Amino acid sequence: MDPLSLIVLGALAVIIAVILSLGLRGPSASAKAARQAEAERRAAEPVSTEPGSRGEGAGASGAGDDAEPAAPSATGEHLSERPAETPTAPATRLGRLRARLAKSNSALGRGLLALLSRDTLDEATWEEIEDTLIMADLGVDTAGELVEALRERVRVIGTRDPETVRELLREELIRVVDPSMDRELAVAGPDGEPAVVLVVGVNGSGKTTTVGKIARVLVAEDKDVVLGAADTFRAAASEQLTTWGERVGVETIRGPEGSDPASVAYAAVEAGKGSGADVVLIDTAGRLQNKRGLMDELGKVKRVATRPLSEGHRIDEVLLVLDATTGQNGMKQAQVFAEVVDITGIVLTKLDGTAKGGIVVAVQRELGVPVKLIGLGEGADDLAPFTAEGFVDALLEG
Ligand SMILES: Nc1nc2c(ncn2[C@@H]2O[C@H](COP(=O)(O)OP(=O)(O)O)[C@@H](O)[C@H]2O)c(=O)[nH]1
Ligand SMILES: [Mg+2]
Repeated sequence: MDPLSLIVLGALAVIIAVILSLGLRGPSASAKAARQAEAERRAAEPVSTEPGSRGEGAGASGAGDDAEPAAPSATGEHLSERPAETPTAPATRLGRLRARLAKSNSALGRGLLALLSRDTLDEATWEEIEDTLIMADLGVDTAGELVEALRERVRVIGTRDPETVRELLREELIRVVDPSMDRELAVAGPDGEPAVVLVVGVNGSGKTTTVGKIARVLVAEDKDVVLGAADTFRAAASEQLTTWGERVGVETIRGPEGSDPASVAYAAVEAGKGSGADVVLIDTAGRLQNKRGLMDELGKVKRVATRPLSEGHRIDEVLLVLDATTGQNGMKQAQVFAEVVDITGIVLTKLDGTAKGGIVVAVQRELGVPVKLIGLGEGADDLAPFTAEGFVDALLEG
């Protein structure tokens, strides 16, 4: 058979296969797929994140600091008629994420292992190892400590066997990441009340995306979730959150653009309590115009949000979302937030976009708060619980 007839035959086979598969899926399946694709496209749409795009003083409803929250002006969107997506089972998700993490951080792991397998581990090589760790954003002190400890152990054991040295490096890395920290999300409220999780961080760090991803994880665990769109700064922000909610069939409480974030948070908690939800996730705006303004806004959200709940039930979890690619800059922002509000956990996003996994250690040490979750992509299931062992193994797998 000549090449031309082969090509024609091949093309025919492909066309037949496509027709067959369309026929098998039927119209409803393809409609659902189209809706899903559209939802995905909308959720992935980049949003403008420049701070201060609203004139100061706009949204005056937030002015009175401890004013009673306005009657819930928020509008819940009930979308139960719409088919919601089912999140990937956690096991599958973790496997995929581990592979991605290993890939993104391979530079660090490979670099360290290559240095450690050199014929001579002289002064210069140890310095290179230390530099590699510093370049991975581990922090100068931590890098120094780690190299000191590793050097001592290699000397005592007196072995240069690559497997042994690799295991020593693994143990020392796990030690600095600190496996003893409690990384459970506080998503169990007291009897009959939802747990309230407040998500804070600068614009563009990935707060809204993270709230959406956490909602999916919770829904997959059979929890009832309500979202609060307390980033009322731009209408697009609540749109974006609502889209995430729709995808997993979760209600989003929102207010008009420029309305008081605290009253939206209040309305979300009230709705969550009313419907017997397990968790209320509150997304916030991250304007860093000045520390005072941020403190006032987040402080008020914190105080007002829990008013529908029983006496003494405070916000259960305050998650600081930090973009791992911002390095030292991100660390400074983290410090400002930590001064303004009591952070109980860190979500490190965009670890897929950097080989500098050491930031995990640096930020934990700086704030004294555990990294609880890591973001590894823009996809809906690209969020993983953080464990010291899992993270270090991913670093060294590359
Ligand atoms: N690569 C990557 N992108 C992310 C991750 N998390 C969020 N993003 C993207 O970062 C951008 C800002 O996210 P968004 O949630 O709107 O940030 P917010 O302003 O803090 O609410 C969006 O384009 C997200 O898709 C992540 O873990 N990896
Ligand atoms: Mg946002």
